[in-house]
Amino acid sequence: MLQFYEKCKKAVIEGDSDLALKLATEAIDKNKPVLDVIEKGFVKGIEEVGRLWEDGTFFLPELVMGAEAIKKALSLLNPILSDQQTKGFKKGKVVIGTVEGDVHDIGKTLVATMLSASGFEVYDLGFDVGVDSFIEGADKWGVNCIASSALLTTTMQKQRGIIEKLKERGIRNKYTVIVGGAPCSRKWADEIGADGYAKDAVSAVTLVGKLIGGD
Ligand code: B12
Repeated sequence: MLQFYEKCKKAVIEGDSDLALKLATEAIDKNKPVLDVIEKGFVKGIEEVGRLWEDGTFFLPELVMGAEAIKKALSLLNPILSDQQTKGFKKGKVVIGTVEGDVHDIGKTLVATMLSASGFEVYDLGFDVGVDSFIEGADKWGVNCIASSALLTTTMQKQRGIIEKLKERGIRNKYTVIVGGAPCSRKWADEIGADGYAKDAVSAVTLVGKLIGGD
């Protein structure tokens, strides 16, 4: 199995979308554990791409190709992931999105998938979502939780913006607000007055379960 994860990782590092898609298909056909294939294979690949980009080995085209490869694989694997999980009664409603000015949506989509697979009703606003849109969505769908993702140190300020706007409107207590994304931390969540932070999709499910799901 380790060798298979390595192949998935390599396909993303090499930006080979066709191979990524082929491996995702093979994982489904051979009934491999989808969450592990994603996290121990494809996600490890995009993390390595990020590292190689940071140290100057890769340039933007390689970063984009790596992202395209993992997105291709996830377009097949995410729906399967939802089906593999047990679906019970709806535990609560969550609106999620990547903040304004930020197009990174791979991790956010994974969190959204895992939450809905775990029984939450999830409204995914996509990426580059303005503060007002989060709040309008929360209001429209009557959610319990507002979840935002930010991958850039610049855009993470918008997570603070969501909380400030809720306070300004006098509705901060109406919603549980959680944050995530690579530059975020428990400390960041505390600093901006969020109710929670989780480092990955699996712990996001545990967190939301604790905060709104009655777990
Ligand atoms: C893929 C990628 C891209 C792709 C994004 C494609 C897409 N559709 O998402 C593309 C090529 C478009 C891109 C563009 C850019 N990128 Co980029 N990118 C990355 C990379 C390599 C991987 C991100 C990723 O998908 N990781 C995999 C997922 C699964 O992990 P994740 O996103 O962290 O999500 C997990 C957790 O964080 C958590 N989580 C995520 N969201 C949430 C939300 C909640 C509520 C919770 C609870 C948890 C949670 O759960 C997720 C699943 O486990 C990172 C490097 C890195 N290591 O993060 C750089 C990185 C984020 N990018 C970076 C930069 C600088 C850029 C650009 C500015 C580059 C440029 N010069 O144009 C642009 C910005 C464009 C913009 N305006 O947004 C920097 C940011 C530096 C910084 N300090 O701000 C990074 C860190 C690279 C680096 N090492 O320097 N990028």
